Amino acid sequence: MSLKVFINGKLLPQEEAKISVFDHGLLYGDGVFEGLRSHQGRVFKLTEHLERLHESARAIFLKVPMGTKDLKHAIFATLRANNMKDSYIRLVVTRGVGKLGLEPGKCSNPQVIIITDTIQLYPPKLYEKGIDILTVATVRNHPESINPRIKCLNYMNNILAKTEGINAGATEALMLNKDGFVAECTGQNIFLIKGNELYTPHGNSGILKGITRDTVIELAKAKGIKVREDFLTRYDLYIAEQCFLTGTAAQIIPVVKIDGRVVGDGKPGHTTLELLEEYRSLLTNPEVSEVEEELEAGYIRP
Ligand code: PXG
Repeated sequence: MSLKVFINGKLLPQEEAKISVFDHGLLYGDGVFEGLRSHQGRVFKLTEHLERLHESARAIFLKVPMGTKDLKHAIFATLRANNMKDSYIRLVVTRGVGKLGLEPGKCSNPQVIIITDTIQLYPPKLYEKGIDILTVATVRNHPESINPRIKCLNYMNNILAKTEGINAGATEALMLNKDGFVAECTGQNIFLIKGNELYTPHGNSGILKGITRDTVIELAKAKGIKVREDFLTRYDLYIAEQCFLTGTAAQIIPVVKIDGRVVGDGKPGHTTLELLEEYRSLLTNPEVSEVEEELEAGYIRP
């Protein structure tokens, strides 16, 4: 059975789910997106993801043509159409069809696209063994150019870094910001642990403020671990006792080697594994994961 994709209120078989070649999402990477996950039918931090989508859109002068509640119902409708309870959800809003030439004012009908599928960034055994990461030459976008806090459709910065990392034999690439401080990996935030303290780059270090990042910060605080959002150097990483990456797709993945230096004893850290377990059990927790029945009625389904 072919996957159903939501485009502007219609659920279409994936072969028919198409948008125009004149859409500025394609022509210029002009649009925003979100990556979410559902577990046992519950969508993790749905409200937070939609808030970030609206903030990204606001920053690029894009009006999302659907409100939060309608977007929520559309996501659940897509999951239902695909009979999916555990999935990776890609929500995309493009600028819409326009003329050749950048001017967004000449575009009409932003396209709202929802794909529910699966994603596996790393093989499961790497969650037990840990991964190696490497600092690459491509610097994270300057915040006064394209602020990395905007989750926009132009991911060339990240794609270049990822390719450089892979070409050099690393599993994941680490990007520094324009001042040489640690920013993030290509689709994951980074954390380190030293003593009873958890460190992660400051929100204005040139990072996407990840929703998994926020979740891990909350989990750590609840465990009595002191959390510091700071400007970090590669040296801070080299002397860390534990290190891990976070993201909706990656979840929490331990890092055991950074630029050729072994982290701690070369095995995934104890606290890292505890946080991973706690994070996984949160995914189906009704306090943070939404299900459609809990939304009020009143939406006409596509
Ligand atoms: N940094 C960047 C640059 C990201 O794109 C994260 C951090 C983690 O954020 P969350 O909110 O997920 O904890 C991301 C997340 C995909 C895909 O193919 C999306 C991301 C990463 C990797 C793949 O949809 N975005």
